[in-house]
Amino acid sequence: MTDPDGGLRRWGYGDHVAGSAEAGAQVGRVVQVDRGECDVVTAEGMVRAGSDSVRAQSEVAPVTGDWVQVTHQDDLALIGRVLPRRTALTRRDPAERDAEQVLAANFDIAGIVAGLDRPLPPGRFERMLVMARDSGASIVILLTKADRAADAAAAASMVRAVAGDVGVLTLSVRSGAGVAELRSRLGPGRTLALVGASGSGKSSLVNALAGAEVAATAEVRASDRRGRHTTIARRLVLLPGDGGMVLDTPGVRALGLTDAQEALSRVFSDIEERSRGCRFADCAHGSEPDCAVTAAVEVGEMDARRVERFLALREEIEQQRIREERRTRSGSRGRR
Ligand SMILES: Nc1nc2c(ncn2[C@@H]2O[C@H](COP(=O)(O)OP(=O)(O)OP(=O)(O)O)[C@@H](O)[C@H]2O)c(=O)[nH]1
Ligand SMILES: [Mg+2]
Ligand SMILES: [Zn+2]
Repeated sequence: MTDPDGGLRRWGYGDHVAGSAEAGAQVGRVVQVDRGECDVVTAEGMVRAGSDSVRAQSEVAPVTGDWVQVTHQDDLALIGRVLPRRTALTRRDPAERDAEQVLAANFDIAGIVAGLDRPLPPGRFERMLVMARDSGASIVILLTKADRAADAAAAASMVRAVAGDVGVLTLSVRSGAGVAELRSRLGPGRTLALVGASGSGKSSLVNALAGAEVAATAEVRASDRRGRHTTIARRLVLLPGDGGMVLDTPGVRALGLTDAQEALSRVFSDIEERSRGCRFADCAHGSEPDCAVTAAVEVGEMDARRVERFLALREEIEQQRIREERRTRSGSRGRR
């Protein structure tokens, strides 16, 4: 494998990029996207490249973290092909219900961020866990603001109850707790993508990992601890000392699930396992006879609310699958 520049390796350049790029093409990684233009890091340095206006609607639009081929026309740099994504965080497009929106690409770890200064509804974790599972990356739950928690250990154990085999890390950028541990999971060429509500402390974590104020942060509202949507663009930040990268994202309001049936089964593997004991293979765990899931709830071996949340997410995914199918049949593309 030839690396056009040892420098790109720090940005995660490797076999999968070299192997999927066309021979002789200039490749780069999208660091930020705004208003139809991208900042792309290439072996020749940072390039500002146009994307939207000149590209056909049907082409894959570049997102932060993408590896792309850059072409040049006169003085203009343009995004050519978006190389196949290793991982991608996808949600239902809030503007176009039946379309998918890719939030970030090619990260190794999806970090689900939640602040311990606020209540932690389990349903929100489950939803984010499904999204993160569906991305194909490994996952870590990052509980921030440990210094603000009344009982950080109790909150963490509640989260562990829904996290399954996903690791939970408690951190504070004030005391520095957990930051070194998180840093140790990164390393050269590895990317951590942060997702979570506005005000949960994602950009603060970026700064803590970078050891410098590279991202803007803002106080949450005193009344309800909600964030102010401070970060407006998804951005890939290179950490010092070849320490990998962190992909900061704006806090998202809506996290509609896409066709993520398999990810759902994995996040709710406890329910899936139980359901093997149901009489009917397609049991809806409602009023069916001989339902092993409702039986487990009745004897207190399973949380009724978790089962309800599972059924609601399953229904949401099924509805989305139907909409996507309809859309595909009508000729337009599913992924953008
Ligand atoms: N006490 C304490 N405050 C923190 C910690 N981490 C973040 N904060 C504060 O929480 C507020 C929100 O942090 P941000 O990093 O801006 O949150 P964000 O997730 O990037 O928010 P958006 O960009 O709006 O999505 C800021 O006032 C931070 O100083 C922490 O570990 N302890
Ligand atoms: Mg932010
Ligand atoms: Zn059942």
